[in-house]
Amino acid sequence: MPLQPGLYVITDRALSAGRSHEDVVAAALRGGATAIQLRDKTCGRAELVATGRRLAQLCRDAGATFIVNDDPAVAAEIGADGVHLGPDDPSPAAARAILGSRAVIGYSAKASPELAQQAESAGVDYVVAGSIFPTSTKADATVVGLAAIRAITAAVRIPVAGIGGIGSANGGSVIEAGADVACVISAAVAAPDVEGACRQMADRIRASLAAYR
Ligand code: TZP
Ligand code: MG
Repeated sequence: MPLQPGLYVITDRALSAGRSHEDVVAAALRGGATAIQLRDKTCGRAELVATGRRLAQLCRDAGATFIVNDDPAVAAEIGADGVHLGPDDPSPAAARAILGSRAVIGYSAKASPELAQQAESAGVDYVVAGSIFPTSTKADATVVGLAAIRAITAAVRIPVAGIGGIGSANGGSVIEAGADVACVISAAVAAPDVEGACRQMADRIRASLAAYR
């Protein structure tokens, strides 16, 4: 499933209040998430693959895109739609060689139009700008503001996503600045009502996409 505009929910075990990735993702999909990323830097490879296979099925059933963070070989083993990469991960070319021409490959461009252009030239399918707003989810994140979305959308033709500190109150502003996709961790997975929180965010993002695209 190619990446669709909308709400992109990323897992985080520590923020999920004891709920499984499966429970959180199923609720996010019911709430209207259009993409899910399995991001778990705490568990071993075997557990990651087993969990990922279950999440991949949930996403197929919901018509959502399923992406695995960091590792194209794990993404291939799971049968995910694609992989999300950063500068410390295998290159986009290496990921493409493993996952094939139809895979969705994402890349973290932070606030750099140059990095985004390099990623686009390397065959990446979408880039992520951020951290757009302050966040306590990623300790080393630098806040780059909505200007990063404007600069990166001006530099590339591929879809741009915003990440960092995004929730229902500011998700629309990310779309208004030019992004097609809003990525969220804590506003989705830490919510007492994951489905309700995602529905509110997905509805607002959809309304902004209708107004600004
Ligand atoms: N990359 C930049 S900010 C961030 C990542 C993974 C964390 C986003 O988490 P939240 O809870 O949506 O602010
Ligand atoms: Mg990474």
